[in-house]
Amino acid sequence: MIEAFVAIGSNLGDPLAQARRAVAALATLPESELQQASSFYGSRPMGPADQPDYVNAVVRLHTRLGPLALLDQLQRIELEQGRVRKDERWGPRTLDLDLLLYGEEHIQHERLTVPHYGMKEREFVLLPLAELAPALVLPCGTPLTDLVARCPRNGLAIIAAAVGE
Ligand code: ROI
Repeated sequence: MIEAFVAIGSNLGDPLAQARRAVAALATLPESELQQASSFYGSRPMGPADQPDYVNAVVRLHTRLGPLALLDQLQRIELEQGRVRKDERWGPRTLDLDLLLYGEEHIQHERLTVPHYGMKEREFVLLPLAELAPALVLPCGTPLTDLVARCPRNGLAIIAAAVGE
């Protein structure tokens, strides 16, 4: 089994409910086991400010799916939860599921870049990830704690306990 981390983000259509549904859907992925989910965090939008605040969380999975098969599953869940892909870059969304880490792998594929390109600067990814894996070292060799220490919190706050707690 490969250990993978997936980020959840939503800012439309009752974002906390969307995020909870996403955790429930991730718990049913084929050939995979949901290990742990972070608390749910409220976060200010990165990108255009004229959109609602986001709810973010991170989950830890063990999976036998390859990275592209896992991506297919994440995109299926996004669509099932009403995701409509718009041309606007960094616009609001009902559900975004990003594959952050897939074991120690570096992946450069037209559909997928792992580690996720923005994760090192995003407080709404780093803090929930650190909740699950405080001792994590990224595949590039950087300890997660270093990234967390230098990342502005930007108003990030826990708004609900993790699923199962
Ligand atoms: N901003 C926040 N706070 N959380 C997100 O999940 C998020 N996702 C995005 C963009 C539009 C970059 N901004 C975000 O895709």
